[in-house]
Amino acid sequence: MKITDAKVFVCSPGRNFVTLKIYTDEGIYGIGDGTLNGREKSVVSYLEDYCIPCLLGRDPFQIEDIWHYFYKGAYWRRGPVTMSAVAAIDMALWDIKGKALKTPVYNLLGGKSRQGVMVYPHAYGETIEATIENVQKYVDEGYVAVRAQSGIPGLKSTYGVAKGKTYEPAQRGMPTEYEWSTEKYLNFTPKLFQKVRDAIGDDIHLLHDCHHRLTPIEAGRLGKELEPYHLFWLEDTTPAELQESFRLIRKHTTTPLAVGEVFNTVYDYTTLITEQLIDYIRMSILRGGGITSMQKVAALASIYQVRTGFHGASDLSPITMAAALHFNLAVNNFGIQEYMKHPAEANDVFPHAYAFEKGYMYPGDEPGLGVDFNEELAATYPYQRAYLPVNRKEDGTLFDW
Ligand code: CS2
Ligand code: MG
Repeated sequence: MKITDAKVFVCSPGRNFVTLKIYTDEGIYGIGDGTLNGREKSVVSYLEDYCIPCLLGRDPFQIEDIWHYFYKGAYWRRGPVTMSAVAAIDMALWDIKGKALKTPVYNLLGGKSRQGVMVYPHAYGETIEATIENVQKYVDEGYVAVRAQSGIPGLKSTYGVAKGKTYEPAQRGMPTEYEWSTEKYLNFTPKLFQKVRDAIGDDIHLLHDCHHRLTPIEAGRLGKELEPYHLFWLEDTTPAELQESFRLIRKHTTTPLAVGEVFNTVYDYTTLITEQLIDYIRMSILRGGGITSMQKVAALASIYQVRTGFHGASDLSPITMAAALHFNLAVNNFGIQEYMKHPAEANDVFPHAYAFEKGYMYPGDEPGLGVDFNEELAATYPYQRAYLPVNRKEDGTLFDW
């Protein structure tokens, strides 16, 4: 089989997505997700101007060799643009292989290790009461794990709490500027989880995202104060470019830690995993260079009892969602999968086999990834540049969003 062509599609059904389609001489095609929220066009150029010319004529079954060709062969390594482009190629090649062998991708990854993939949604509210109501709504829908984020008294807005019905951080126009107070957040959050636990009891897994906003000692303080509410995890407590900062957090709390949705290679994790400074890997198949590289990251993690907890926000397309479900169904050290539903128009552009039932998801048994891309419909949703917000402290200091 030979790769005869490849095209990149940028569309905006509810939000911007970058989709790669690889065509072969046997009529089988594969699709991959290359979406990088707020920097989509950089990945488009990386694919169109540099990767696609080198893909033509190759055997799409040589997934491992092609992965290294685009990782080592570029000379310049790592980074979210590069690794999102490599991921798009990799996902499309696994899709082709599954279709050609007439089997779902999970079968190429070792087969089913479980019947379903436990997922968690985003519950939020402007107040503790509204947040509890939203958590309860998801529990009533059958979720067994729920993330909870709340408005903070004294702050006009905060991460993870939408003003409208859906939560979409990337906005058209110039970046929105938000205001932040760590002090107000730290004083408030333990109260939130005390009341959420009182309301829903001990059996539901609760998760929370700090979104990179604490120093290590602040993270240690929050983790310790949340211990009575036994969270499933505390996510992105501190910017983790400095992996060793987690040594300090670990000293102060037993609250499980998840990190890395902004990471893009295993090298971002080597200290964190080998010193067991974290419990879950947030790096997604889209950010981390595809299924081929995430197999190696998950294998390293399994030696140190670290589990997967892939990022699954709505700015990762249904293609990444499908790839994550195939991967999570097969990998032994699975933890949990984030599942932020996509807008209805996105589900129309990306018809898929995966489905939700009683807190778990299943990728379906269609050959390949079990997701498709409706080019004609996608063309009716043209791309419009959108930026993620920026964040400033109350004194105006530029801070982590
Ligand atoms: C968040 C994301 O889902 C999460 O855990 O951190 O919503 C993140 O803010 C967006 O994916 C950024 O594009
Ligand atoms: Mg997050």
